[in-house]
Amino acid sequence: MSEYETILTSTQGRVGWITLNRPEALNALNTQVMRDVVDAAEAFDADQGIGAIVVTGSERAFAAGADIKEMEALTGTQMLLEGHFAPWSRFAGVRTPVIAAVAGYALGGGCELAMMCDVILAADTAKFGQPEINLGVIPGMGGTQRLTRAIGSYKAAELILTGRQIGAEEADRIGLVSRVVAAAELLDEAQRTAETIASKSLPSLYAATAALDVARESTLAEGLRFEQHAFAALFDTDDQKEGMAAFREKRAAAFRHR
Ligand code: CO8
Repeated sequence: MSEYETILTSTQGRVGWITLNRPEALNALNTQVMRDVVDAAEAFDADQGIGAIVVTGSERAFAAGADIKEMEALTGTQMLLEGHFAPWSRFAGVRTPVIAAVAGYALGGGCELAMMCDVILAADTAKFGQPEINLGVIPGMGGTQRLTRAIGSYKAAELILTGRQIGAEEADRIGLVSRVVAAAELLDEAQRTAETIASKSLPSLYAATAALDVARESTLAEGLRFEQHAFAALFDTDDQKEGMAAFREKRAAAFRHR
């Protein structure tokens, strides 16, 4: 089905798969990769037959960062005028739950891409880091902000200022990933997790990802207000009536919107 240059896409049941496919550059994120990933994610997001998306790379690299060779000659003026960063915010704004299935390197923009996802499943081979400081720059796809919110200010500062890489076990301990699995199990486990998510009612999944985004982006008071309104709005869905009736009747819910 793939009409993309730098990624492969497929569906397995209600799960949409996006596989980064630039092995010669360890899946470095150039402009074309960004366009392809954002377009594919938005296409899956618009499809009510899809209830979860998995983004993955290869055994060797989820993504080794933004493409340094493409970026090297750019000027700041060009970046600002051409809006180099902008499309990634569309990826982060996808309503459908997105799972990053990470094996090998997730460095720089690769780590930042994983952090734009809702769930991060890491193979025991995964290596995370923000090495931009070694290139004379800083993270530019959300690293200084999302990493700080994910693992706290002092842990993030040490990683961003030293460029140190960490393995899956440390990433798990400090809260950068949802779960670590054996490398050989990563894709199957991602599919299983995605299927579990995709079996739920879409309106409640969309409300949950929106509320989780607000939690990452705002104050507690704003987040609680958003949650209350989103919670109330779900009581106007037929799937809420079905979910609660199924509980009372001791049977599995047959959600309409899934
Ligand atoms: N960009 C371009 N090419 C890359 C990248 C990259 N980020 N990473 C690896 N490659 C290429 C290599 O150049 C090499 O190609 P070639 O064979 O043609 O020389 C090929 O992939 C294989 O890589 P290595 O030979 O280096 O493989 P090793 O196993 O020796 O090393 C590493 C693997 C440690 C991952 C090493 O490749 C490395 O350090 N890569 C760079 C990591 C890095 O610094 N990433 C941060 C990039 S900056 C960034 O992400 C900023 C994000 C914000 C951008 C905002 C958008 C505009």
